Amino acid sequence: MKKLLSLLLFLCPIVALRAASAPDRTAPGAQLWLGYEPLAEADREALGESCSRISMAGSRYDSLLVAELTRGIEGLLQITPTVDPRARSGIRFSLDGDPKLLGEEGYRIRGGRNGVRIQAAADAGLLYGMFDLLRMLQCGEGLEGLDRTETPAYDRRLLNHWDDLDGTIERGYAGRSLWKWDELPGRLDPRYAAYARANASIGINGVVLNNVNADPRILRHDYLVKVAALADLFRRYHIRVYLTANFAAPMKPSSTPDVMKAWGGVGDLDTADPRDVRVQAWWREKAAEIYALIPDFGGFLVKANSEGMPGPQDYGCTHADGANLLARALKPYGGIVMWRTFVYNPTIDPDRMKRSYLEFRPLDGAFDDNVILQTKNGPLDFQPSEPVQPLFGAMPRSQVMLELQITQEYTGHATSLVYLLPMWRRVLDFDTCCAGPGSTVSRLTRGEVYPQRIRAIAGVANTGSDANWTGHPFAQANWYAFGRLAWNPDQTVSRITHDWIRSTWQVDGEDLRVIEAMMMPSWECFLRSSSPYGLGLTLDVATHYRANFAGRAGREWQVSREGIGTDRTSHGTGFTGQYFEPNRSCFDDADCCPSMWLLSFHWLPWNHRMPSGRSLREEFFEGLGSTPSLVRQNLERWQSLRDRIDPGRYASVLERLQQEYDDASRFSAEALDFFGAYVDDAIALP
Ligand code: GCW
Repeated sequence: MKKLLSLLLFLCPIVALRAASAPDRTAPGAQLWLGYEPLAEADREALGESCSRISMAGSRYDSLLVAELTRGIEGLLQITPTVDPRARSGIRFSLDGDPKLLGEEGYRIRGGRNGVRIQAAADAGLLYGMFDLLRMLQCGEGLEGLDRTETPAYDRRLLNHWDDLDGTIERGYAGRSLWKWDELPGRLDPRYAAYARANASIGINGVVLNNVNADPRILRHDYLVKVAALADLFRRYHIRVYLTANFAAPMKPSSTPDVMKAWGGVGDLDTADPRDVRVQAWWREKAAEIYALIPDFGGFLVKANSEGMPGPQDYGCTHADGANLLARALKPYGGIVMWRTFVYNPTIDPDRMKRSYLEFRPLDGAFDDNVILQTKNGPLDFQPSEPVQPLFGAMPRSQVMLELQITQEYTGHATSLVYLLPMWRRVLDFDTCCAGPGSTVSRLTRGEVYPQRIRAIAGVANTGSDANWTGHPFAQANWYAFGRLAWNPDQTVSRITHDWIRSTWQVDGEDLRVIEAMMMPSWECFLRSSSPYGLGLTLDVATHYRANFAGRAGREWQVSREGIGTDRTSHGTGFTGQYFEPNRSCFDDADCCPSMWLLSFHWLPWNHRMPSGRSLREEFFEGLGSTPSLVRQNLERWQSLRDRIDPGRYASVLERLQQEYDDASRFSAEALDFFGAYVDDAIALP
């Protein structure tokens, strides 16, 4: 009787968890990659016995593990597993793994005739092992003979939300913010748990809740109480909360800089000068207040002296002075500061691509050990394609992390099917050569080239209040891929892609190939017209393209009857000089420079001979005109799946592909017309 009672008590939170996620289940796409549709009968039979019992290890995630496994096994195998602490077969969790090998989050998973064993050295490893097991079941991977050890490459795998306190999302294309500030802390929307669960399933362990263009009010006590409610919930899924901090937050509203007048500061000072002891005390007190409410608070993300945001330079101080001010306040509690390097002060250099490097490199070694420099993949912004930011590798005595953009600001919002993993793969694999060959961005940011205590990676989220979370059903793949890549940047693109397709669409074989064929070339197809040879053309797909081209021409690149591009070589702006050899010489040479970035580094005559033997002009115009037909191919591929995809998601993708086709046609027509005015049909190859 006593045992029965304790089992009931133990199961109570599980019931609550299951109920909390329930409202989302029916909307098309709401289940993301966690739909758990029944497997084929033969697989169900083969796996049934191994998954019929669960024995727990007594971790803080026990209730969550049982709830998720029960949900998964009920869906996939159509049986309800029993929880039996003494089970010698079935799915067994244990906490006796080697801590040196597995760390806090790693796990070993072994499968045999008696079932599966998931072993970890700390609680979180069990959580990740469990989701890995469910993924394997969903993807039809056999469990026999399985023996795999997994540890994450990055300790902090973060989503950055550009969510404002009024519920809007900067560069969000999937509805409103998930955070309902007016309801918190009293009411916890069921989607919070569903969101946390989805993140946990792909290994994301931190979220920055608010926009880098930071409203200081998030640091006010009433908001911190709301943040704490979210942190309490997310903690159940091993997710920590972080916030963005506005540098001028300590100031009183009447003293804040003009740019912040709409918000005001939240303190009572007339300065935010990092040298001022009152400012230092304000941040210390704020940190104490935050940690009293959220003991595992992750830290601050800061955008300073960038796009009008206040920062230490307003007081004649450096980025390092500013970052260290906040870092010292957080230090006693183990918090970190992610200080963004996205700055482009025009007084630094006429070439925007050079500015961030010129500002930050001289500060190498000046940052405290709990500061990490959060750096976008490219030196300009999140263009559809741009050279890798040369700061990677150039700051050996500082910690640097990569910021990717999952939300499709420049890659077609929620209308275009653009799968970003192939781009991210290239960025991570880019060899900076800073310490000889093999000094890739991936190895650098994991601290394998220069020592780095904090190992982190961030992606700007594409989630919102839309029932399917991301607007475009295929945009879910970018969220998924980011998480999987953050866990292990060495995983192959096809592995991650296949897993997503199988677990999201429940298809295999030829159908899987069709979806893969839609996704894999989508980024490069998009580039052919929107960023030919690294010449960024998209500003905002919803605006007038022609006006956009005209606005960029002469500012970001040159176009004339003679040629096109920007000379950033050592004879031009000198940007190539920011790279290590042999990249520097290669980018300087139009014949060596990767064609994807050719016009980012070079101005070339229209009759420049390309490796194909054809002229730049021929290839450029062919590319501009090619996207509509590629989108049409995707439309036809999708239509071929009509009977195998549920009607809700089928219709939603179809509608977006049709819209994408219309957009691409308009874009192509306007681009051909705009650039066509500059060229003469009679241009001949040299
Ligand atoms: O890409 C640009 C965006 C801004 C964004 C900024 C940044 C949040 O257009 O909307 O601001 O980058 O990354 O700070």
